[in-house]
Amino acid sequence: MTERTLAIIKPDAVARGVSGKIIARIEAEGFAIRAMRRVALSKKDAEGFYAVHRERPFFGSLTAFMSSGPAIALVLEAPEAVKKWRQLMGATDPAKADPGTLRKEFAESIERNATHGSDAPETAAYEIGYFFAGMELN
Ligand code: 3AN
Repeated sequence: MTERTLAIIKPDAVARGVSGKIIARIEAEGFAIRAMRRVALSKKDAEGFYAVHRERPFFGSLTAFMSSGPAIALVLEAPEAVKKWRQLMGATDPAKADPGTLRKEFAESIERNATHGSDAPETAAYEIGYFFAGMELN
């Protein structure tokens, strides 16, 4: 069944000028890009997006990083898009990411790890709504 997920090309990858390479991989792997926008998150925006991680020790640093520069938010569509995109991203920690994954190739560290992906279809629905209005997804 076709599914949607939210992807973010994070500020580290945008700053290094590899967002085009990441988008090329997204297309080559067969995702349809249903929406895409450059976003400059404020600290508050990042805190809202990562609210589930509020109690984690890295929350302050993560939200500072995510608001440190422009990012690119995308809605990706494919059969089992959530799982498929997480597989393409690879493990959170690039040191543990499999060869051929985006984080293996582009991530600098566990925090500056190039991409984000929703972790479940319900999370995807919330996260897509955080960035995109229904009209942009037609
Ligand atoms: P994923 O992005 O693989 O779903 P999560 O949801 O556990 O991973 O973490 C959200 C984000 O928080 C990660 N993408 C990463 O930027 C950051 N993060 C996760 N674990 C750590 C950590 N131990 N130290 C610093 N940042 C972390």
